[in-house]
Amino acid sequence: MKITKSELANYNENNKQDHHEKFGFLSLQLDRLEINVEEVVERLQKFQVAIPSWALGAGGTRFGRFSYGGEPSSLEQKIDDVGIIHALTQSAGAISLHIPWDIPKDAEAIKQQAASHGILFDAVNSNTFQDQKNQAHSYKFGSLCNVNKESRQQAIEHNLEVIKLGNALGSKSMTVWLSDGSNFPGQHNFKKAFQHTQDSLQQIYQHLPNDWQLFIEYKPYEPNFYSTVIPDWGTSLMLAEGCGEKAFTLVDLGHHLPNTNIEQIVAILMMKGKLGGFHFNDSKYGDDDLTCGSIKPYQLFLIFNELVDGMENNEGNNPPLAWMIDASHNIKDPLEDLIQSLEAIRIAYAQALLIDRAALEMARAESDVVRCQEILQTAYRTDVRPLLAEARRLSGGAIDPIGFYRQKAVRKNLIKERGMHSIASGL
Ligand SMILES: [Mn+2]
Repeated sequence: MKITKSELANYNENNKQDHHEKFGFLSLQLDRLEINVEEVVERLQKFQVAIPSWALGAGGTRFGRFSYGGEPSSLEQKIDDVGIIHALTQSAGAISLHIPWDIPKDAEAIKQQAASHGILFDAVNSNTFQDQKNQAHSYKFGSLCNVNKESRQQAIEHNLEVIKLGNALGSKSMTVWLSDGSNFPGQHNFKKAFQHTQDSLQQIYQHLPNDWQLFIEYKPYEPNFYSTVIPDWGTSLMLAEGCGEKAFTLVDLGHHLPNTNIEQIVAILMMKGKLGGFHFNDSKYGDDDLTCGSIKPYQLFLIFNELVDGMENNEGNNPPLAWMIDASHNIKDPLEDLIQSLEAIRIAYAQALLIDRAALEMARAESDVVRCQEILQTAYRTDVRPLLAEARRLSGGAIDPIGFYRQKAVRKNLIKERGMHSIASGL
C-alpha cells in the first residue's frame, strides 16, 4: 500500500480550518515572545528519526505475542511500512536494520526501494545476544566477553559482516548492544570480562571504514540479572575511548535504573563530544519499551533541553546524533504506536527549542531558582502541536497522521494485502 501526495493534499484541505486557527493563535503568542516561528518549524521539518526494522511487527513479551495482522514478513514490506509512516509524518526518513533478522538479498534493489520512499539507512545493529541456527559456538555465556576465544572470534566476525552489509546499503554507523553479563555472583571475573570486551571491540573498530562511527550501548541488567559487562555510560565511554575517535556512547532511555538523571548524562557526554546516538522509548519500571512520552513526557523534555543546548553550544564538537525509536509493541498497532512516538519526540524537541536560553543562563548566574523553573516550564507547558502539524503540512505529510491512517483504514488494507497471520521476520 502506498499513500499518494494527492490523497494527503485532499485530507489536509478538508482539515485545514481547525489547523489554521490553532497555528495562527500560537504564532501570535510566540511572536510576542520574540520566538522565530518560521525557524522552529524549519528545524522540525529537518528533524528525522530512524525506525528500527524490528518495531514494525507486534513485539510481544516473554509471556506471549499478540499478532496484529498484516505484519511485514520481509525486509521489503518493512521498508514499505516505514514508507507509510514517513509519508504521513515526514519525520521518519531512515530505517535501522537488525542483522541477521533483516539481511538484504539484493542490496542495490533494497536501496532503490527505500529511496523511492525517501528513506535512508541509519545505523546497522549487530546481534550476538542469541544463537543462530548452525552456529559453531554458543553465546550462552557471552559473546565479545566470552571466556572461550572461539566464541569471541565468531562474535567479532559477525560484527564485521554487519559492517559489510551496512556499507552496501549506505549506512555510516553500527550500534553494538551486548547482552553479555552474568546471572550469579562468582560467575564472572569482572576485570577479565571487561578486558575481553575491550579487546574484541578494538578488533572490530580496526575494520570500521573511515567515515563510519561505532556506537556502544549500555544497560544495567537484563537478560543477565547479576551483572552486565557494560552496565552504564561510564563503562561505555571507557570502551569507546579505548577504541578511538570514531567510537561513541549510545544512550537508550530505557537502559537505566529507575530515576537515573538521564539529562545530566546526555549533557556531559555531549560536552565531551562522545554522544553518538539516542534510542527513544518510555518506561515505568525498567526497560519497558513503551511509547515515547506515554509515561514521562517531562523527562523527555528535560533531555531535549540538554540535547538542544548541546547542539547549539557544541563546545565538545559532538557529531550530529543518530536518533532512533527503540520500542516494542504488543497491544497497539505498531504503525500507530510509532506515529505516536514520533509525535512525542518532536513535541519535546519543539518545546526545547522554545526555551529562552539567554534568560535561563542569566537566572542561573543569579541563582534565581524559581525563575529557572519558570523558564523551563513555560516552554514545557506550551501546546506546540500546531507547529508540528505545520511542519508536516509544509513537507507534504498529513496534518493529523493518525486521523489520516484511520480514515484510510491503512491496517485493514495491509491485512488484505498480507493476510491476518503474517508474522514480522525476526520476531
Ligand atoms: Mn536500544
